[in-house]
Amino acid sequence: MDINNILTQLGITENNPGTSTGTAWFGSGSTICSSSPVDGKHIASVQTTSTEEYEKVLQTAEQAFQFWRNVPAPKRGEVVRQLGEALREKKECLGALVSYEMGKSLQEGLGEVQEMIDICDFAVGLSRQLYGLTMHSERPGHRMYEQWHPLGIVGIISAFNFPVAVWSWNAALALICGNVCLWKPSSKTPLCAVACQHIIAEVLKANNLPEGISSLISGNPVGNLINNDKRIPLVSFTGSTRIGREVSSVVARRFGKTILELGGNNAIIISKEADLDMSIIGAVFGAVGTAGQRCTSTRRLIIHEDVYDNFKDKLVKAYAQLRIGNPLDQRNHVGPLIDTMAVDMYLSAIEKGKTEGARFIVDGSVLNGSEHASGCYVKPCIAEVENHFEIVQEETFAPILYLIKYKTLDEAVQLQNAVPQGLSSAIMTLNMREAEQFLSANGSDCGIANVNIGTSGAEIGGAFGGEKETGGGRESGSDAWKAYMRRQTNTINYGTTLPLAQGIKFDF
Ligand code: UN1
Repeated sequence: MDINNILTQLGITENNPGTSTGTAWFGSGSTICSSSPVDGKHIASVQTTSTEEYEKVLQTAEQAFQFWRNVPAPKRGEVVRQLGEALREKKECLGALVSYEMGKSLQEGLGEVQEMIDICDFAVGLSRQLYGLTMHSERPGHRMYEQWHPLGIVGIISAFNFPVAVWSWNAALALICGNVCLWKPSSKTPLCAVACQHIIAEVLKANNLPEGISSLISGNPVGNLINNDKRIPLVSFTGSTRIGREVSSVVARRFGKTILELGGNNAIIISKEADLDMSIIGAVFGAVGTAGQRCTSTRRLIIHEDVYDNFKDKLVKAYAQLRIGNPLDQRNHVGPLIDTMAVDMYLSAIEKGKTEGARFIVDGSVLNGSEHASGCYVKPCIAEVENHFEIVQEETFAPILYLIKYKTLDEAVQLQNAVPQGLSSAIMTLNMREAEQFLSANGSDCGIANVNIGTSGAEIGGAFGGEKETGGGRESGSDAWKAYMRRQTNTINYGTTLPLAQGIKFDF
């Protein structure tokens, strides 16, 4: 793989402006240097957005909204269709950049771009289906219905672990709904964002659309301006529960809306009636895929006591076969963590686990040697724990898998739910009663509950998000689009009198 060729194809130079309203690019703030966790090498730098530039972007976006909200939704869909086409053309190089800048395997980098293409396709169809209901009025000669109108500027604050897809889940829907988008990407993956902005800017330009329909700003200080900015009616935030709590309260204080996609602490219940060979694939991919840095990563396995030892052996054998190294080499299963700070958090989680009584059956460690010179490669590890341990209750963004034993399904479900987070969950069982109980109102309390697949790798067609400390937001499929619009109830009187609702008499 020739990274320089990839960067050129994506419009990335040595020093990139990190602010854009479309074709206009600027950036005079401090510089973010992006280096790859794959080999530790400097890739390129991005100049952050100054406060004045932020103001300019906001004004351009506000003007663009006046125009874009009047473009018919199916025509907006046509623009998003072209974005999907442009992403198809760039899939290989954008997927490779994701892999190199973020560190996930090339397969997963390509998968992430595929999710972008999929959401564009979904949004195109949706652009003709922004349906409102009609209701029967209690008054004669009256008609009631509801309409969905765009909100305005949608602020998208995304995380490093899905450096391109999270933007697209939000942007594709927000755009067909008639909003304009303002994106503040993670400062750990700024180049992926610059690449996406180039791709969408070309599409918008080819359609002679005004500046400001899709804007990019860079740097955490200006990112924080979004939360307090009354001109941004919706903030979609993906990141930690700690920061999400802050975003949520700041935006709520000004009565703005939020979509929050925060931490997960996802478990798979392995029943004694599970297909164990199939379960191993779901569990191992869930735990080590993206080096355990998905919010849907499998962090806990709740295993029936009758199959516990057998499953544990299978896990240990599978972990022994994992190849850890350059994620662009397709023979490797596990790439690096995002940076050495993440490595420190992995190490301190292991230490904390040990002090609480965790028994490691596969030990963790930091890898060194020439192939692992960036210092970001860690060994996926497995520990036997109790669910109530503090470390088990927390989300550590690293490949640490916790094993917990259960006797009855009620107990397993109770354990699965007994964490502060509520994103994704799964049960492996061939027993229909168990599966249905898990999916019932007495079952999993998560936004996502699966049977015989793992916790990660959700498709875009369903609504994505979770409960409790995961924040309650929903993105992507189903009717998640409604969060990007405002509902208006309309009552029309086509009669010759003005009867009041509830039969109230008011004569004079
Ligand atoms: C995330 O980790 O922020 O379900 C999102 C999955 C992916 C999305 C993960 N489709 O694993």
